Amino acid sequence: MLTRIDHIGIACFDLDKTVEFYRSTYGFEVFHTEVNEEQGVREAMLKINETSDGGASYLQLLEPTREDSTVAKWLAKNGEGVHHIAFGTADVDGVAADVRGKGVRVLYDEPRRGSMGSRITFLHPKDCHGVLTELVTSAEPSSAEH
Ligand code: V0V
Ligand code: CO
Repeated sequence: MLTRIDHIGIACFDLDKTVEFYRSTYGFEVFHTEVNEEQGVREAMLKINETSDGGASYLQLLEPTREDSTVAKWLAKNGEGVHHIAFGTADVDGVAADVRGKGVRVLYDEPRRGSMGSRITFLHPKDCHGVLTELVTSAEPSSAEH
C-alpha cells in the first residue's frame, strides 16, 4: 500500500543555486544532502512535512554528477523541471511485485539504495502516463544517515 508522497524529484543544473531559490523564496531548509554515485546524482532533500504514517514528504533537488547519468540525459532534452514523483510504502518489494503483475515495467529486479538509506525502485514512465514513478521504503530512523 502507498501511504504518502515521499518526494517530488526536481532536476536542476546547479544544486546550490536551486537550494538557495527554495530557501529564499519559500523558507525551505536543507534537511539532508548526499551523492548517489550509482544513480549519478548529487541531491538535497527539503522536508515539507511529516506524515501520519511516521514518514515525511520532501522535495528532492537533483544535479547530475556525470554526463551519462539519467538526470543529465533528461536535462539535456527537457531543461530543468519535475523529473519524477515518489510514493512512500512500508513494503517496496510487495508494491513492486503487485504493479509488475499489472503489466507495469519495474526498472530494477531488486530495490536499490536511495536517499537516506531508503530502498527504491522505479516504474517506466511510458507505462505510467508519462510520469517517471519511484517507490520508496524509508530506512528505519536509527539507520538513516543525516
Ligand atoms: C525519460 N522519459 C521520461 C523521463 N525520462 N518521461 C517522463 N519523465 C522522465 N523522467 C521518456 C523519454 O522522453 C522517452 O520518451 C522515453 O521515456 C525513453 O527515454 P530516454 O530519454 O531514451 O531515456 P532512457 O530510456 O535511457 O531512460 C529512461 C529511464 C531512466 C526512465 C529508463 O531515466 C531511468 O532508469 N530512470 C530511473 C533512475 C533515475 O531516474 N535516477 C535519478 C533519480 P520518447 O521521447 O521516446 O517519447 S535518483 C533518486 O530519485 C534517488 C536516489 C532517490 O529518490 O533516493
Ligand atoms: Co527520487
